[in-house]
Amino acid sequence: MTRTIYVLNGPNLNLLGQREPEIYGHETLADVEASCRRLGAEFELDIRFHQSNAEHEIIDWIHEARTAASGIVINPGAFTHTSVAILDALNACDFPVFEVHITNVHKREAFRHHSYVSHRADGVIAGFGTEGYTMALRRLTTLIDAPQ
Ligand code: CA2
Repeated sequence: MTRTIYVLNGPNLNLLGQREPEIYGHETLADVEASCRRLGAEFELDIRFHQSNAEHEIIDWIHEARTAASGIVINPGAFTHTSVAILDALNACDFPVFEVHITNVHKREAFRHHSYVSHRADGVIAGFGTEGYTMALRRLTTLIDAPQ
């Protein structure tokens, strides 16, 4: 089984650490990537880290992951609440999918309470800040290393 994991980030997450630190914290997306790569090195994971503001690019990476990866960690940003297309792409994946939100979306506006991606996700982490990404990677490692 491959140890390649796709870590996918949706719209506006490139602004992390630059705007609204009271909501999203001070870490940049580059910091998040560095944490994921650090953990990846520790657990011998091949991390493919991407961010896009375009829905189709995220869908294309999910399609790529179908044959290249053993899992996906995805923070779909606002597409969480709107995108049946991302849900459909994730439904075509046969490996674990973990949904991560930096904030606790359930404590926020009502329109953030529904997630299309949660219809497919094997686990959801929300409100643990950027640490949620490495938490999801640890869980994926456990699943990859579990006796088949
Ligand atoms: O809590 C999360 O991780 C979210 O996925 C973040 C999305 C939001 O639409 C979801 O409801 C919850 C927004 C990402 C935008 O990130 C920014 C970061 C800094 C400044 C502005 C936006």
